[in-house]
Amino acid sequence: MKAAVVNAFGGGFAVEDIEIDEPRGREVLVDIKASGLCHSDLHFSVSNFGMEPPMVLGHEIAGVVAAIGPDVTEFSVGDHVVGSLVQFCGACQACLSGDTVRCAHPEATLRAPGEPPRLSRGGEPVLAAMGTAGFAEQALVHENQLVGIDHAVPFAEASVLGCGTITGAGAAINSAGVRPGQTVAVIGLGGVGLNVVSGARLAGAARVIGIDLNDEKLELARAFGATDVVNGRNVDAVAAVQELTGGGVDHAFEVIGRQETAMQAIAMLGVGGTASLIGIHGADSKIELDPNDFLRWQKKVQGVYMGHANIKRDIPFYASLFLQGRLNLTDLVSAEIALGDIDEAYEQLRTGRTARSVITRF
Ligand code: PAD
Ligand code: ZN
Repeated sequence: MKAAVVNAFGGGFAVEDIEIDEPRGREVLVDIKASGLCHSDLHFSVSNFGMEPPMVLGHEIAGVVAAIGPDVTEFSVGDHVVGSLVQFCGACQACLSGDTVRCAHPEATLRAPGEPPRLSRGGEPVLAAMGTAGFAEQALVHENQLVGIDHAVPFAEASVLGCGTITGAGAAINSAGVRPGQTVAVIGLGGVGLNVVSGARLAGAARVIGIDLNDEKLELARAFGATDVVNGRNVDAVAAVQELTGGGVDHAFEVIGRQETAMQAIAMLGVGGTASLIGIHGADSKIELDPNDFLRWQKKVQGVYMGHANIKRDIPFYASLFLQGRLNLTDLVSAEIALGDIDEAYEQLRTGRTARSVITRF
């Protein structure tokens, strides 16, 4: 099958013919119909985050079940599914409490050492990164990482549910627990940040302030429910948010992964406000905290992993909101591209112009 392989950090994505094994145990063979280009895969392709080449990245997938392993109970051939990088065993204390993003044994979803690899090239293993390896014609995915989806949801929109939506909307709804009437600022309006805007609106926020450097993104944010927008290129974002809210927001979300914007998120909080950090930072990034700022002004800061999602609960929930016309997924899909266009699409993402490019031609 064709797959976009990362052969070296920073070397881009090369479309090659590689081999995929038969499904074993609880694995499902998925014909990929749509695969979103999250910014995280760009990070993972240029630096070592614990995954090493040769590897197939891609973790925002939607497709059709082509075959199932002998122990699969949840899916049948022909089902439409969405996949996620959240790996959980389903049996540890965290999983039993519903906190599947805190699973103690995520490796339970992968093949054991000594078993043949899921992906290979000329007899040598190729890493099926995150257990999804979605930049390919097919993927072998543990059934815990898959969720059945209504056939009415188009594949491109469905794919974004697997990361951008559960992370962004989940950050507002699950991690931050935004309440009706609260004020929210979102710094970075890409595929994930726009979903934070959606989540804040769904949670009933009175004001949702979108901040980006790109005017097109600010316009787009309004289509997701932003009530105010600020271009951080032209004005001091912290001062603008303080002025708009008369002192600062209840919740600020950083959705880029930069020291400067993470510190802005903390600085723009009002008394008792919470900063939620979502963007992935480079290894040398550090943020400075003033302890007195936290004492006197009772600020809080938290990291957000995958929107504290429970994918089996949250993905069907967001899909149903989309089908009811209450969640905008359509405007997230900036372009439908071919498997060979990944490098070019990531170059556009770096410039901040696109929300999500989604591979729909393999
Ligand atoms: P994206 O590239 O689509 O969006 C980033 C946005 O930030 C773009 O619209 C840029 O224009 C904007 N931007 C850049 N610099 C600034 C600045 N200084 N001020 C204001 N805006 C700016 O990325 P994405 O939405 O796919 O992902 C965002 C981050 O979230 C990225 O670091 C990704 O790796 C991370 C992520 N984290 C999790 C998690 O679980 N924590 C999950 C998924 C993605
Ligand atoms: Zn992602």
